[in-house]
Amino acid sequence: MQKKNTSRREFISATGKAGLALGLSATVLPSIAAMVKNTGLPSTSFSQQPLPYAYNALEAAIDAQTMEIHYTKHAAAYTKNLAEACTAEKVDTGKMHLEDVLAKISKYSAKMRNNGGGHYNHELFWQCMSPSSSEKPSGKLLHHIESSFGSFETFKTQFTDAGKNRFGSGWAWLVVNNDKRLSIGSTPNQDNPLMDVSELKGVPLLGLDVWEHAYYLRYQNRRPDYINNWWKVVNWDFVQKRFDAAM
Ligand code: MN3
Repeated sequence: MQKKNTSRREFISATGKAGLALGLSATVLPSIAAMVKNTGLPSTSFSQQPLPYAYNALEAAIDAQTMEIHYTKHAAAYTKNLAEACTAEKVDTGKMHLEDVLAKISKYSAKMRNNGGGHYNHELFWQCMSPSSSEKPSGKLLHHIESSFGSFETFKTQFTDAGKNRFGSGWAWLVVNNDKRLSIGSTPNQDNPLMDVSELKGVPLLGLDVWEHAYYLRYQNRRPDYINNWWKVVNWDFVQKRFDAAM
């Protein structure tokens, strides 16, 4: 009898934990997907969009050859492989949003994760840069950055460190969290903060590619020099628009 009661108690305890786990996944995960939807930001197309400037437009930070190879070879390959994964895993790209696939990426293959992230991250990355950068945000975004990180210079240092210290390949991010706070972090490989598998979660406002293919021709091993120059081409108008939508 004692044993039976214990078993029942263990059973109730186990189901309680399962219920808690289900409850957590039911509230935390969809809220990220919902948050992305609630921003009203346009969904990222499954196809590669034209580069919004010439290959040599960002010479202040990135040379033309790197831009051309990065866009036409690396990024184009992610888009092509994403299309293959969508066909194989029955993702209807005419009906589903890429953001919804990323929010449930643990349900899909490694190919979907690597290439869905790769495609999304690069589409965002191109827009995060401009040949006519203001080099500094203004208005509400600047105010939020200053109140979140102390100063714009401290923010830049923390973001630069996130990129510098990402071991191997990956991305540095500025995101808006679920609680509408700004946060800096990084993700490995082609993961991003929309993914349910990511430690860093939120709506990405600004993303920096720190894979060697993004900088090696000009900078070789000097990733910090690449990042320091990259600040000269950040499109703060674009980041501001995402911030306004996400807040
Ligand atoms: Mn890249």
